[in-house]
Amino acid sequence: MTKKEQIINLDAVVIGAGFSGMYMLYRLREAGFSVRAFEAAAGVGGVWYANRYPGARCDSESIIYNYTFSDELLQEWTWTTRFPAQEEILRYLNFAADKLDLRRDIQFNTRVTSAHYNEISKKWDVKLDDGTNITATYFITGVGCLSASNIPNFKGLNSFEGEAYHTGRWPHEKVDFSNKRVGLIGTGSSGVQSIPVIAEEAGYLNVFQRTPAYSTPARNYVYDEEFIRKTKENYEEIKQQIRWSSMGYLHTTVNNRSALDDTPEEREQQYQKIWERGGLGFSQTYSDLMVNEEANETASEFIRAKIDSVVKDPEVAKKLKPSYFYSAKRPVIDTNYYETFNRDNVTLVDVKATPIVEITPKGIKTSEGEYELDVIVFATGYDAMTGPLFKIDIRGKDGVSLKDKWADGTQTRTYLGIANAGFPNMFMITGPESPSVLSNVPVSIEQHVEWIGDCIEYLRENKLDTIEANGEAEEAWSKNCLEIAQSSLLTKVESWYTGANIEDKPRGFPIYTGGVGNYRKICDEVTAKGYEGFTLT
Ligand code: N01
Repeated sequence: MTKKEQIINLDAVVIGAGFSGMYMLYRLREAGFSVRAFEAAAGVGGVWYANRYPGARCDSESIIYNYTFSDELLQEWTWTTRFPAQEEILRYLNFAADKLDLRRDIQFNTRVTSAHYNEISKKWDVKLDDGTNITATYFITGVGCLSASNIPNFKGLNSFEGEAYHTGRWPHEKVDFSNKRVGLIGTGSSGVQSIPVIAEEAGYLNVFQRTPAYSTPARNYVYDEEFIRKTKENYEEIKQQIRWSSMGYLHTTVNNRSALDDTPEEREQQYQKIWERGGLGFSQTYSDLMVNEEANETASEFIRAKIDSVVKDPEVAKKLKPSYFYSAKRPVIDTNYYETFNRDNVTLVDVKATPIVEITPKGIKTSEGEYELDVIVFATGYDAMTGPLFKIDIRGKDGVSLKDKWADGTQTRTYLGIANAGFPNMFMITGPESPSVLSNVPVSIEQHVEWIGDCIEYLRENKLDTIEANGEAEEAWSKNCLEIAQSSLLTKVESWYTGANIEDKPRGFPIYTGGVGNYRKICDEVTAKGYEGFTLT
């Protein structure tokens, strides 16, 4: 029989073998379901398999950037530094895959091309790019929120005769920058991390910046043995703390008061203290930085003053200083980012003032002139949240595609960011309108996987065929999600959160910002009320 004729029957199909897909596969397999994960890449790791650019490192602290469901994994793995490098995270995920014996149920180098719900069989018909057809009762996406890399549609994009790379699709071999003229477009997290490292090696680096980032120091360091010992002893406590926290981190609001309650001198002292501490906690120096414009300005101004104090050329410093609300775009943490602009081999090109006109065979042309380059690095980000889902032709009842459902120019509509009305037995791990990217993602992933696993077990125990989100529950959830976001400064700045970085993408705010702990409580209540907001048949 050819692969095309072969039909494989499974209880569940999982897409992806990153943090999400790996745990989902394990959770369902342990519960006795037949399940397979399909992964487009050649190995496990998801975004950590793909994001191999120089300087790639996570900005969640290592000890909370791992699975917490298995004591064995927690005790046997030891992180080396405060912020884990891409290579170490990938090693960790390979360790987990081996320990949990996952590979035998993962098919690598395989893309799921379509998943259509069959209303007669009440199953999902799933097609793979190798021609295989699968029918599965449950269809679960673990595709990540930031896995659909985006290169803007620059005129002449393909004419460049040198080497070109996107940070999210980095080659597995080392890219040699030595003595080369490098142009890097984009100053988000990927750009800010890679710029100092590439500058060390390149002959010359031109940084093409459209919007400056607010970056605060990471202050990475090597963990000492005593810290690791205490962490391993206290994992249960750490686990509970991050699960019920606001964003899945250990740091919480430092001062439970408005920034405006302090005098300028007191504020300076507080900001300086958190600046010294490093990491992502700066936005939590005061309780109102993300809701009060005036309070936010005090933090923004502190960072601008730091840029002035580090960057020697006042004209360059001026270009590097952002003017929008701090942390409304994803905040960045760095190692020597601003310092890099003091180097003789680095030039900042302000492409807001002099936009990129086209990519030419020789380099990048702005409205001011042409920059001749050997290498272009696109640190230009992702079609976030919906992008990875839209790469697959997903159709629910009446043949309606997910793309069509969300294409009406308003907010994406989901129930809890896990399920969709019209798409029975489909679950999204860290889907749109869940805490996902505004949380320490593994914490959110574990919560989703466990909720979905429990739900599927409940259906089996109660001999139920399907679960589907109700339209009204979905409307209410989406509305709630948007309203919470709109009560903060997050929706007041254009960013990849709002969809503004992708041409013609409907604007919204597809992230639940009410807090990881609150969200967990809501999901638990839905379960406790017999899956309130869902129809079970
Ligand atoms: O992407 P981004 P990223 N012309 O979208 C610019 C996570 N992450 O890959 O702001 C010129 O943030 C764009 O400019 P503007 C993290 O959640 C985490 O850096 O649109 N420039 C921006 O400067 C992060 O937020 C980690 O004006 C153009 C840049 O490209 C998310 O992934 C590490 C342009 C894109 O920045 C995405 O980060 C890496 C154009 N036409 C990523 N189009 C860690 O954990 C876009 N740009 C550390």
